[in-house]
Amino acid sequence: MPGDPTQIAGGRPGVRPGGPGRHRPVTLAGGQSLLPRRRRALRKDSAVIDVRRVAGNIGAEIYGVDLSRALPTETVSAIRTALLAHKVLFFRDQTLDHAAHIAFARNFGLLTYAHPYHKPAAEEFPEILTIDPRPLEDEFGRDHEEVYRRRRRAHYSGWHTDVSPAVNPPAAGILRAAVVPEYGGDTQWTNLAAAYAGLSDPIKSLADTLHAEHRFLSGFQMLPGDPEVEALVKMTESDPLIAIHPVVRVHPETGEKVLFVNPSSVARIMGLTTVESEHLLRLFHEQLVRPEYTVRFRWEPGSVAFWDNRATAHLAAEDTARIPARRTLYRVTLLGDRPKGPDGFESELVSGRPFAALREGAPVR
Ligand SMILES: O=C(O)CCC(=O)C(=O)O
Ligand SMILES: [Fe+2]
Repeated sequence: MPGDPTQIAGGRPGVRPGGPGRHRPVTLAGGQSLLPRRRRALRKDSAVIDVRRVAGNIGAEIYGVDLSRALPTETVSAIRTALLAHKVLFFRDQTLDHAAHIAFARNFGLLTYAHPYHKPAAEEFPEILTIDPRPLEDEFGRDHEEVYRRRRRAHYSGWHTDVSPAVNPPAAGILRAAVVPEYGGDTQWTNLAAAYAGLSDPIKSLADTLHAEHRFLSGFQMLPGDPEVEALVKMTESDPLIAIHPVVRVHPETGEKVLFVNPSSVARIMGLTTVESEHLLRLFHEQLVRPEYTVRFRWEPGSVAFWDNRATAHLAAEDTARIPARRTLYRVTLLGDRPKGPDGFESELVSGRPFAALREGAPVR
């Protein structure tokens, strides 16, 4: 039955119920393939990956690699190069479990614990964060449709860069889909280097000199007195995480300038009046959510998205409350460094602990 959540949840990871994946080669009678010879020649786990851009400023789909296998150095470095160039990479039909997900991520650096405020998916996998509204509902009695309605008061307020209130925000996130609805629940990413490049020169020059305070929930438009909001605020205030970051970050690997404001967590620009700060943040936020800098990803079971959290923001789906189906994804997070601005400013910790690596140096399996 279309829309039946049990039908979707029952699918083997990596296999889309109801038919072949969208990108399977089309084979003509007699075995002749419609794919160009170069693509047909690709073998899984070859050093060559097949990179197909999907939007003008951001995003590429990667084929020809099985992420559940140990990867040759050349493949890892090709993925890293593609990530730096395209900011978010999408893989289809993968078969990662928690251990393989962690092992894949470890090719690219050290991992952090799942999240400063949320429990991991399982005790033996402290790196794995579950993305699913149900655990939050259990914790806070959350009516997530109501939460989304309130968030929409600012159209950009669901956009975020992961955990920017940490003084060393994650370098990257790798999200895999376990159970996804047949329709809806897409995720969008935006390229913050392209957003910076799209500003006029006088505004770029001003932004280059600014620093901003990041703290959890500061960008959300929430109603005071609401029990769920109070529970969230209590949770973050019990162990506040606050950092000052440059508004423009120089990317540590590409050298690009990145508009590093996080619509969900940037509280104010330092040294400005409240009105000046609000107007400038609004300008920056509206800039980074312009559609031309974004890409939108349609999840299938087994899909994986890998984003550079130093150069992107993303928007979690907000239409899932309307969909009578489960949506469960798992994320691992790569340890990041302290951002630096074009003026040499290095991010400052105001409150909380920096992220630390888990299982440093030790292979996961
Ligand atoms: O649920 C989504 O689409 C994205 C979740 C998210 O923000 C994350 O994994 O960091
Ligand atoms: Fe996120």
